[in-house]
Amino acid sequence: MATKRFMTLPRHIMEGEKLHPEATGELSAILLQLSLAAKLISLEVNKAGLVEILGFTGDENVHGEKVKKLDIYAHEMLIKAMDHGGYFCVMASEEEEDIIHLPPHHKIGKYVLLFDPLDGSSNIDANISIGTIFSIYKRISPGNGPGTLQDCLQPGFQQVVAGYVVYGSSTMLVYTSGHGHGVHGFTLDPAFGEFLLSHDDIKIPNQGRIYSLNEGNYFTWPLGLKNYIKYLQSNLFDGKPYQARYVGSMVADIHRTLLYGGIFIYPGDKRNPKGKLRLMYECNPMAFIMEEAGGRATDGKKRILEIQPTGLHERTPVFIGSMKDVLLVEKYLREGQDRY
Ligand code: AHM
Ligand code: MG
Repeated sequence: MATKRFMTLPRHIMEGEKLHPEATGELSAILLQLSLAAKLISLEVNKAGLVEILGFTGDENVHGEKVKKLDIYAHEMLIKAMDHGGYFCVMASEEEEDIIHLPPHHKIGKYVLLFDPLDGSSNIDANISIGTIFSIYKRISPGNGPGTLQDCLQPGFQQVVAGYVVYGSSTMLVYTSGHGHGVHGFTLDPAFGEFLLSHDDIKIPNQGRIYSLNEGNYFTWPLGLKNYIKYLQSNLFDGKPYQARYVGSMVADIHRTLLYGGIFIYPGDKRNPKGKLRLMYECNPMAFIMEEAGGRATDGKKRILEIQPTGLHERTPVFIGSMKDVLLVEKYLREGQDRY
């Protein structure tokens, strides 16, 4: 690629496309359209403290949780931005129980879009980073008609693109198309509204000093996990104690893990053996990104990307981050033999 200075997202995508003469340009168009939705959501998130949009709507989402207006805004914005390009045959959102069909008068395409419109939204009132997560697959159902639930329930290794947008001290879009193409991060310049390449070909360190999980749940953890955390707390990394960092907003915690190394964990526990985080909207896209960056993502026993999903909103425990750290927690979990 030519010089990275002033490398906007559109230019980066176009230059990447030139390397693949077989590319139809559809994925590039999808990414650009997603980045437009991200800019609009970012604007709204930045306004959150100023306008009356804050506060519960009183509705509950399919998981029985209170929904804030910004979640709905982000959900609707993504659908509006993505449903008319003729790229998708079906979509699904963490905020909607069933698959989302394209409006009848729109062209139907060969891709499938899954997204969590605004993850970590319980943090909005405290001005803490939140994010959008997206995941794209190719349709597997035959024909050119509307897509089906089966198109959405593909194992994560079938993803063709995955990414997230973090609305933090600045807004960043990070994505990968897998297969050695690398993980790339773009920072939104608010002055002229363009994403600029700021983190080219991100690689996660092989081992890190930071562990990230909700220690409030300690007494319900599996024994192996308790022992692993005890090991970290009583040992040094590079001569210094390990550090605990937990935002409680997955996109922010994963973003830090990707850049600095270490491990992010949302385990299954006594109360919730499958944990909290959703396979299709949260764990699969993050696992696709993490593996592409040289890291590892498992449910404690097997690769997240190899889990055959059975439901749109299913949850999975997740251990994700630097290769060595994830391998080590897996060893502790094996030794703990599913005991509590
Ligand atoms: P959400 O999809 O309802 O926003 O919940 C997901 C969030 C993640 O961003 C975060 O990692 C996790 O919930 C934190 O959960 P907890 O408060 O149990 O630690
Ligand atoms: Mg979420």
